[in-house]
Amino acid sequence: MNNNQRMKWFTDSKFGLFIHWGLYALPAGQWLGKKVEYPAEWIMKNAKIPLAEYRKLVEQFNPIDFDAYVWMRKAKAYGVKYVCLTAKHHDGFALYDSDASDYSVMSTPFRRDIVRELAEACKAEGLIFCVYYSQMQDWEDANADGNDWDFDRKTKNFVKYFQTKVKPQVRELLTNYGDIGMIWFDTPYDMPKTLCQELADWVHQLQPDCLINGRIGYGIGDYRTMSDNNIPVLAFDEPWETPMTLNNNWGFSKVDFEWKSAKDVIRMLVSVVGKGGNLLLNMGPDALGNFPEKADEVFSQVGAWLKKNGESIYQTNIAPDLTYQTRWGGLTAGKDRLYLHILDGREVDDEVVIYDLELNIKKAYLLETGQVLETIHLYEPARDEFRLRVKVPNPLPDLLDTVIVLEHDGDPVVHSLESKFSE
Ligand code: JFZ
Repeated sequence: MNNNQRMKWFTDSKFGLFIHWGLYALPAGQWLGKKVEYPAEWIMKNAKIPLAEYRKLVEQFNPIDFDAYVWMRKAKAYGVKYVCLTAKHHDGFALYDSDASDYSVMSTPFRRDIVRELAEACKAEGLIFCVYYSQMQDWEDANADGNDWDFDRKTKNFVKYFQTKVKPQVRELLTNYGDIGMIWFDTPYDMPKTLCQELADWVHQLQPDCLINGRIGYGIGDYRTMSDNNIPVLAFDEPWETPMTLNNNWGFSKVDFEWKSAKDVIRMLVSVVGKGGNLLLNMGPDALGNFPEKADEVFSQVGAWLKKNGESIYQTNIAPDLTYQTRWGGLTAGKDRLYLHILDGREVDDEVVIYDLELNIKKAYLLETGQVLETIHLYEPARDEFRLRVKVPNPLPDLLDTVIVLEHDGDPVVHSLESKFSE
């Protein structure tokens, strides 16, 4: 398989589900009755909880409501194409049966291999299964990075941790659960390049088609991982992904109610795919194994919208940069098609106006219903300005995001601003 073929599922996907789940779902953002600085999955480090105390959560972890098939049926309905589960986050606790460490779900009353169940259900739903693995930080391991309240940094032997825990555990993940779409590494900090390369080689040797995200470090990964919650301003013509939270935490938090709305998510999805990237949006299930109600509601609304308007997201490439910001929403682009996403109806009245775009339109219509729309081209010679007006129904049929398709011939030509006054 050449590299484009390896990458294809990823660049076609556009939308993925991140799942942060682990022991931290039990304290859920609070320790000894007090709110701890977010994010909730960092509670052990942020509250400097002694390992001996945090470890007691192992005896409490019993998510009796967990049903991998329920989760993955939901994921399918959300419209995501891949799912990435925290197989081991920074706290060091593995959600799977590991010979390399008994700090895992198998030591809890639950005693079920969550990675196995999710891998199976994920594939049954036709989704790509991926795992997150914290390679550098492991707050349970004296030799790993991160825990300087239980362990003395000076006696740390990182290579020992790397050889005896990271590599064996990565081998387990890439051997025992069938095809893994990608392995998502994180917080490489100052990990030496030679070890990062050794880890990448290890992954390639175990599963050559498994992708590696950018946070393995040093540009060794298969694509760029953007900063959390950040969408680049300009298009980026290489595979990339923005990981994003739905509230202010990755792990489940009982004290975080600042959810993004479905419109917020669609706006970001449009912005991300218009710039050539993927959105990896997070879900933090609770300690019983349920998706928080509000998160489920928002994801479901996005999924229902995608069901009707998916063509404007999945089958797309980088969209042209217009001259002006689109106050009404955003633009995505398919083959010989532009999609206008009307996210803010207040800015359109009964027509959308696009300035300084020359487009040979064959047909304009509403994506959802096929209703044909009238278009008017104007050119004002004295101002050298093109205006393309597309008549839209008022009220708009979908207040979340009404999508208009402009089928066209040839490439769109954007007339960017030039100085006409400087001579
Ligand atoms: C990391 C983790 O520490 C966090 O718990 C979560 O798993 C998230 C997806 O990734 O946090 C980061 C890593 C990198 C940046 C910010 C937070 N960054 O580059 O801005």
